[in-house]
Amino acid sequence: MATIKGPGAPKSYDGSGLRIGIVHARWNTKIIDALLDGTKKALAAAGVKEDNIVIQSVPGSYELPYAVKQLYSASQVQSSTTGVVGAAADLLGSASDLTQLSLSGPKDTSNLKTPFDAIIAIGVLIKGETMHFEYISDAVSHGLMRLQLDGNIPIIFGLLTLLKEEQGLYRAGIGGEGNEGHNHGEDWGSAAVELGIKRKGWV
Ligand code: DLZ
Repeated sequence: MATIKGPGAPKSYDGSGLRIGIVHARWNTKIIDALLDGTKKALAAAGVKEDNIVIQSVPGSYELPYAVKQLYSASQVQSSTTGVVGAAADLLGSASDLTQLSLSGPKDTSNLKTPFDAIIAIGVLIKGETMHFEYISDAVSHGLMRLQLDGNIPIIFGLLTLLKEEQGLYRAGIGGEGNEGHNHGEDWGSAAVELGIKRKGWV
């Protein structure tokens, strides 16, 4: 019987104008790598340009909230700085007598970057023999939720909290025995595009 789980029939959104950040943990790399591939595949399918995707890694999932926060802050600073440079270039460009000065010249807006429209946090936590898993799962989930509500930026929850390694392989689309499973990274990429677009206008 077909499963009823999942985000429903995919609707296509045009991600060509979006800038997306990805922060992933490196623990449980085999599963992480497959999830990252799935995420990038969905972003590309929605038209997000490779140049507009920034990927950062951290050692483990516990580091995700801090890294997401720093990445988002850095993109805001970058956009306000390049915004000033861009505005200065506009002023110089519009003053025809200044265009001969070495300071002016052609406007180069190639470095103009906007803050991220969405950030995807990816981690794989596997339960061990201690309470470590419960503490990190809880802290990271709450940390990411707090960031998206306080920072007003969609943070896509790409954290797998697994009881067994095998569960992760299926959720990364690399399971075995005739059933490779479904790569959840693809859903996260699509969710980032949908939320990134909707964030620009809900009504
Ligand atoms: C230490 C640890 C353990 C035991 N397990 C995992 C895991 O399954 N998944 C994961 O992403 N990270 C794990 N870590 C590392 C912690 O998240 C963190 O990187 C360290 O405690 C350093 O802060």
